[in-house]
Amino acid sequence: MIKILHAADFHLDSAFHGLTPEQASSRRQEQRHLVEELIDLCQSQKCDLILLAGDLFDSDRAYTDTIDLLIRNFSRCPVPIFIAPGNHDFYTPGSPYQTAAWPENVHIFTSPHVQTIALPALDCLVSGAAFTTPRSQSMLENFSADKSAKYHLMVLHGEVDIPASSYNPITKEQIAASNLTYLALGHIHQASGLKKAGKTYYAWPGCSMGRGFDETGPKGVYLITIDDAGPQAQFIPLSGRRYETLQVRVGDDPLSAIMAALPADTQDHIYRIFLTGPSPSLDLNSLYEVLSSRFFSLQLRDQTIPIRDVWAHAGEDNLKGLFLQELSQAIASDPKIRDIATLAAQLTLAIMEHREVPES
Ligand SMILES: [Mn+2]
Repeated sequence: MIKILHAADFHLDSAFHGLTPEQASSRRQEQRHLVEELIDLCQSQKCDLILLAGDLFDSDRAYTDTIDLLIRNFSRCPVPIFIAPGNHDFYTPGSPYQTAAWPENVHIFTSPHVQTIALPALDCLVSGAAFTTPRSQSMLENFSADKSAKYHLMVLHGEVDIPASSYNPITKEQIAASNLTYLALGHIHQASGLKKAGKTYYAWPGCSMGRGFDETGPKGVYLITIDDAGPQAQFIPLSGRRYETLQVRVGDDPLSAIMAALPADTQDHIYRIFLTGPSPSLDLNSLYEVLSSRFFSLQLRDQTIPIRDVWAHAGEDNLKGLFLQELSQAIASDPKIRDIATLAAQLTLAIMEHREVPES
């Protein structure tokens, strides 16, 4: 059996545009803590090796603080660590991959051509390749595992089944032909689940921490356990802040509706809540006042449809007025039709005034 910790897309030292310099610096510090968490996880899960599938850094430069922290944590890690530089942190002269004094257990792939390292103690081969510019052609083309070891792993930054991609486009046919035991990918920021092509299993774990509302939900790493039955993947969330979006139909009591929709653990996370459905006019500021302390950061978006007095124009000397007058007289003579007649009035007014037709 072999246990692998597979992570990708930490994007350490991101600029965090849109935040104040202090907030951005604090978010970068949070990213660095995830590296400590990764190594803690490797030890507690007794992993045999770590595969980092690119975009460890957000660019081909990094803060010295970050390099120091990586070296400190990689040094205390008792197992081999393989890094396949990605399109953001491509390997280039002057990049931290080339200049820093990495500990001996760290192997960084430096060429776009696949290279292979043997780990005889684990009966395992680890192959990989590097982006050396921000773009790359397919790295897996014509590769086939040589089967001289029980396990043959590969770590690459790239994307599957997007033939026109400039980021190491990989086909399922190439994966099947590779005959690898497990292909550890990175680049796509949403976790893939464990996939299979031919006899080869593959996956990408997604990014290690969301950086915007296009990267919502828990983020983490894969613990890959390979025994004679084949690989199993367990997604382990890391503790970084999450971005979450939520839709709440506000009804008559917006605050209660929002409170009822909230999960318990919102305190450390960044939420955007869309308020929907028919509603009297909302006071977003007072809702924000009451709610904001429950979140690291909160945004409220009013997407409600204003409730209006549909009968306000009844009796006016125009088509709308005459129509409403007819309907209200019909209700007066037969109160049982009130609900359906009111709905008819709402829908007809929406059409006449060229508004979106409200949900009924
Ligand atoms: Mn990438």
